[in-house]
Amino acid sequence: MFCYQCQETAKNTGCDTRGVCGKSPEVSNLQDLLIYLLKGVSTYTEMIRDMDGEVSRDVDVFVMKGLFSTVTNVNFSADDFYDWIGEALEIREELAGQCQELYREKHGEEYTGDLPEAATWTPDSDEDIEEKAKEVGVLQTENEDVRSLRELLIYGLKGIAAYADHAYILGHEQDDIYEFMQHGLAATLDESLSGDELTNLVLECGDCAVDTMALLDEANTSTYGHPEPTEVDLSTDDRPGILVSGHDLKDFEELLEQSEGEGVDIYTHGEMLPAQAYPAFKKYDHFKGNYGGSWWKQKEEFEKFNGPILMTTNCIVPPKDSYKDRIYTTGVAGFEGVSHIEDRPEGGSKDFTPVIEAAKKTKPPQEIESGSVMTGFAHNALSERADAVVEAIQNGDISRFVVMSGCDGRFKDREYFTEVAKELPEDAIILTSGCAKFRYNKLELGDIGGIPRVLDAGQCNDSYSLVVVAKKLAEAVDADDINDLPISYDIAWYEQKAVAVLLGLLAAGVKDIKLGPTLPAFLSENVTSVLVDKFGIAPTSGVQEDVKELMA
Ligand code: FS2
Ligand code: SF4
Repeated sequence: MFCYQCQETAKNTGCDTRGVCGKSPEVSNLQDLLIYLLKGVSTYTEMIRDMDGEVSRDVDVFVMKGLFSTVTNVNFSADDFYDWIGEALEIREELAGQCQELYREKHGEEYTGDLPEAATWTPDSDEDIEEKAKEVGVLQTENEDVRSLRELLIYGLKGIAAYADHAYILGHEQDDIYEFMQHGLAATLDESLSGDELTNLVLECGDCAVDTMALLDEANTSTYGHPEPTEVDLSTDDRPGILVSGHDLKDFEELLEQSEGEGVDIYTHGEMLPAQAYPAFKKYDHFKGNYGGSWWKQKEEFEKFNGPILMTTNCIVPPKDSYKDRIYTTGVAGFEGVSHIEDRPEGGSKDFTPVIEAAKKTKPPQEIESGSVMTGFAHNALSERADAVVEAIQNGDISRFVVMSGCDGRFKDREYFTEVAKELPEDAIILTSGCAKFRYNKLELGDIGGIPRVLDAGQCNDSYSLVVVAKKLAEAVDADDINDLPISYDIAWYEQKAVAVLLGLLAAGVKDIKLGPTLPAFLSENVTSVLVDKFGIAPTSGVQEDVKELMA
């Protein structure tokens, strides 16, 4: 195995014996093979579209879910990957047939041109799959810079796929997003592409990331209403509870509906905290507060929660035996030996009965905190306060906004983000989204004229809100360039959704982003230089000097 797609990769170089995340070599290789076959699938969908043929929506969705399943901490199940590899081979075969048919119609003969191996390799047995899976990983691309650009593109696509999947589940889709995912995948097989062409694709990926986050924002807000500033209770009640983690709001809604009147309470965890701010969920009396912090603390927190935990997406940490039987995965999330809630039938709902029935037999959660946190400051809520914000900027009460969105992680060097939050002067406001916020959202940082100093826009995808806010602010203060605004960026990354968000910020024209706690291992020296020269990206460094620069 070789994997270097996340920030916690071994020695900031690459995991080559077992993932720091817990991913086994077998699963890592199978994920590589699935991505390889998705590239083959995409080769055909590109050819079909070039010949004005139609690609079925099922193929679009399969490619999207396949990409999503390989994001860090989503799925650890070899069985699931064998199933998806089988499906990818079948889909690829059908597409190859469709391609030939179209070609014959157009040219009156069979297509006999070159095809990449990813479009033709076919296994005879599981052993063939196992062997091939060892060969087709990241290191197959020998040139370090080409590899870096290809992987940067693929990780951006993985992030896009995750967000597009949430939107799709809510009935919101966009053809050009599906097409770009496949275009990008196929492009990574194209040996003729120059470095500049690959770099342009990476930047296009950023545009696509912004479009996808906008689509998801539309899906979420048109279905559940605009998030409202909400004070979220951190204490627990005396009834059994179900803890919901991950990002999928549809799962959350269906679980709330099905558990009403069943004598159990629902709590949010990690990236599900922002669900607390949606008007549609507030009508449920059994919807309680938030339990615990970000994903990496789950071993202790899940133990103490006592009730079932529903993982709707990442980030799963390999569970301890003491609570493994209380974990349920759903959607593309999976872990061997853990119960899985099956997909909803067409037009129907998922059936969360097993989770609800299991909850009834458990003890209430052990309280681990008290007090509250605020969330729900997405673009609509901030627009409603735009006059007050602009006034506070103009009269000098607010000197700067510091965007500290992104991910949290388990390593100690992430205390940097807590320290920066503490060190920022009292006239600075932190704009956040994603699970990065758990590093500072429980600090007593006060407010500026009633505007809290930590404004949480929501999940990592709600970073989109911050782009909207920056654009609206530019209009309000008549700034020509987004970089002329009193906004600085200090971004924490961990997995590939953060890569998509980062590329989205670059596409939106944001310059001088600080990125930490380390720069991605998959950026080669030359690719890093391009990002530094073109966009002024810099790694986070000392707290004091960074705060100085952020405030400059
Ligand atoms: Fe946090 Fe994990 Fe949101 Fe990431 S819960 S690092 O997947 O997507 O952010
Ligand atoms: Fe290592 Fe991260 Fe890959 Fe897991 S996802 S194997 S921790 S690089």
